[in-house]
Amino acid sequence: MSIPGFAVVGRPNKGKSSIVATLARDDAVYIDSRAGTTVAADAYPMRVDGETLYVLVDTPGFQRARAVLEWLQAHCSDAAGRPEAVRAFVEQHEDDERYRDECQALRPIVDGAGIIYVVDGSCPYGAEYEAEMEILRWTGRPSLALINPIDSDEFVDQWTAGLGQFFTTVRVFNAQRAELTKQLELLELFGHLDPAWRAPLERAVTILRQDRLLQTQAASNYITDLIIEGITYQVDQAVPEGIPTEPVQKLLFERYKAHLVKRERQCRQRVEELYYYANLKRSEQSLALEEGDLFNMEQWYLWGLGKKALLAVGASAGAVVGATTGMAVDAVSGGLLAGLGTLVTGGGGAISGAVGAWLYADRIAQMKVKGIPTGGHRISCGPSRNVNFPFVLLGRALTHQRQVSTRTHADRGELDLSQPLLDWLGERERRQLARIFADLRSGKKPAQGRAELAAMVLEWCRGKD
Ligand SMILES: Nc1nc2c(ncn2[C@@H]2O[C@H](COP(=O)(O)OP(=O)(O)OP(=O)(O)O)[C@@H](O)[C@H]2O)c(=O)[nH]1
Ligand SMILES: [Mg+2]
Repeated sequence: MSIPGFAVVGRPNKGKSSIVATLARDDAVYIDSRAGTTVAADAYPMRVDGETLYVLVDTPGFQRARAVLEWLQAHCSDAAGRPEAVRAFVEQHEDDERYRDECQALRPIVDGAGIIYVVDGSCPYGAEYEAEMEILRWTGRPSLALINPIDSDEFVDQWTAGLGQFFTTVRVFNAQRAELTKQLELLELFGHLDPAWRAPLERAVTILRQDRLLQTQAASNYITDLIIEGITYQVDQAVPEGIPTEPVQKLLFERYKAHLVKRERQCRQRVEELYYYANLKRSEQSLALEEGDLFNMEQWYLWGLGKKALLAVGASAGAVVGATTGMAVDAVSGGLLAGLGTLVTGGGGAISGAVGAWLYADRIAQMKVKGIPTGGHRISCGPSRNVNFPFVLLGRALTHQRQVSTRTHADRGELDLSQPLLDWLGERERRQLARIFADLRSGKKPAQGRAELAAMVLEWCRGKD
């Protein structure tokens, strides 16, 4: 079975490389705002599990199409000879500097690739594009045209009419934002254009759909594991008799914190890898900035668990604890809620910096100092009994997963993680989560708690898929 290949061609700076990056899921494809970035044809295979489903060929933009068309017209007398004429042109001009870009773009096509012709829907249609479209028609290869609305869709109608004269299939396709369904639709279209590719492209669509399910499943497992660890993680340390415990407590809290921060970063990396992002480097900076803030409650507020959400989370957790164990909300969570109340009303009540973090340390990660029979103490830090903490972790993880799973590999901007957390969560789900977290915290039915949490996280990770 031959592997379908598509050459992505058009004028410079129309988003050809962006389309290649999106369709090949490859964030290593070079994209730049300057025209003439791509100077040689480059093949990018779309692989899943080591199997190449199809190949995208990125090409330089056409610069001298009119001259090429004149040559072709002078060297071909009838329509049947046109594909051969194009081949002859490429073969005779491959070393000719003047036609380097045209030869680079046409070579994969004369060698059997299909054509994806790209134009920019924010620039007007013009007859000057017709020479290159005519050349592409001469190749006789299956083709479709994509209108990429780079800055706007102002001229999409014009383009649709103009392109329709040269291509049977014309679609609007936003290189940076095309959803998976839109990408799969292109593959299906190509399957209809060339009978030889129908089977491999149907197979590609099936595999890519399955792959998306697996990605979602794996991402939700990573996130579930992280939340459970956030709820149950503990570090401890024996301290010999006579040694002051306070420095060790501080040290343990640092260790506790560092571990969970690392686990959160690890979870994000794994999720990014799942969705084939190897170069989300620019986002790392923004991740690094907030990493230290995971334990700074003031930041939780800034990070989107707003006053209402924080209090509502606390209150429903309290209600659940009260209802399921028959206990009243204990003094610590009462104090915590009161503390958060003043914290989030801002200004005077806000606690910041190291002192604040330390003050709250023991409310985030329960500190215990116990005597041990051989003398000295065992100091433990964690597990967290802060009812908001798992909500913050979950909100952050889901925001990240959503951003990663819905972006394309052409989008080189930073991940925008500064969004309200869990603001879409309904009251029923909030209570359900609070109950699951309370059970996990108390060690009750851990397997059932995990399964319930995993099912909810999976549903959220799935989103619109
Ligand atoms: N906003 C937006 N920008 C886009 C889109 N597609 C491409 N761009 C931007 O347009 C510029 C050119 O994109 P490329 O993909 O490098 O274009 P190209 O056609 O490969 O350009 P050359 O290789 O120079 O011929 C880059 O700055 C892209 O980020 C899009 O769908 N939306
Ligand atoms: Mg390019």
